[in-house]
Amino acid sequence: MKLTTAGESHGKTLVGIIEGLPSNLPIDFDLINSRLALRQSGYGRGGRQKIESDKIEILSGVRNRLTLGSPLAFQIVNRDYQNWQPYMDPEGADVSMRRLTRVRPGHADLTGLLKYDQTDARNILERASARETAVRVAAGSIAMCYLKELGVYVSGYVRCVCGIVDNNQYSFEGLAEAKNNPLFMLDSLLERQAMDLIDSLKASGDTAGGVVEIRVKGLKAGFGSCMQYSTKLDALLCGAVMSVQAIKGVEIGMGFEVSKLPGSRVHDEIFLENGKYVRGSNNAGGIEGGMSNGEEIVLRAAMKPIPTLMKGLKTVDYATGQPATAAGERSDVAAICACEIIVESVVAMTLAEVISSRLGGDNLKEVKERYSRLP
Ligand code: EPS
Repeated sequence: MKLTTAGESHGKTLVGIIEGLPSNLPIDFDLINSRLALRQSGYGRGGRQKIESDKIEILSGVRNRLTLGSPLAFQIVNRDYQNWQPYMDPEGADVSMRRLTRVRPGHADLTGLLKYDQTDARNILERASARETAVRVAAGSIAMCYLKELGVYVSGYVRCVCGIVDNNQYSFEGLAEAKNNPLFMLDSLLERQAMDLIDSLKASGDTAGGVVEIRVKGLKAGFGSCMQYSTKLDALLCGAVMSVQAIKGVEIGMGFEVSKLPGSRVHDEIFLENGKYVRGSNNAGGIEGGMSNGEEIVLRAAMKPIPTLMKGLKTVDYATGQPATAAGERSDVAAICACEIIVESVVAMTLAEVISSRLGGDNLKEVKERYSRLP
């Protein structure tokens, strides 16, 4: 299974193509569209989300809500293109307008200008923009339809906003509640503090990042591999999550904490209960030796603050070489809820890829039979 994405932030449309889905997989349009709406939600989002109203339009690969086994192509139309067509139209655009040369620290602007031999960072940022993640959420939601058929579920919540950290432990079932809350946090007191902080950052033209925790329930043992570095499940998950715009750190299970404790307090002891191997704890986050071990997968990702700051950081104007204040027209103050939905989606897509590479299967019946035969 493989996803390819295309599309610019203010271009006509965003496009995704998924290859390798089995036939006869039910596609839950309500699930996909409700997750696209969740990606647009959350406290601290900016003006762009008032313009967009993301909906999936499937162009091929599905008939009467069931996959055909052919490439599944879809689009999510950019409503803002109506305002941007004069500057973005592939057949003729006024490129003297909407130029960006006061490159933003932390964005792709400067390095992209140099690498792609451009003089206008518009030609870089349009693709580097996190707008692309709408496609990944749609694809990840399709992957969730596949995982659901096998009894595998992905969920998560926001654990930290700009240093306000929730250190509580939650059951997998308890995580669903997060999506009803303004910042997808589960502790209402901490969430209130985080909202106040976002308000004050907004007032001062600043931005916030955070941490999301994603959990996977129901995945059987043995997905991924200890035989080749490139097929290790943790490597695949971390690589995929790192590919999400603004992610600067990923950890699995106890993560960086493992470096602070002796082995006796890190490794999960093994017991045989009613013929089934279980662990006394889950510090490994459900992955040992690059393979799922049957416990819940626990992954956390750290998002940096949005690099478009209304107050503008010091930079250099690429057009003149002179010191300048970085560009900033409109932006999100915090997009941590979007990040949570995106990382969930990317995890789901990666798991669907890993499962299909192990099990193969041209149709859903084959996939389910093969999965059910695993211990
Ligand atoms: C983004 C800048 C903003 C965000 C955008 C990501 O867009 P604009 O420049 O149009 O105001 O809103 O995110 C989305 C459009 C989205 O749908 O998530 C950036 O520079 O990365």
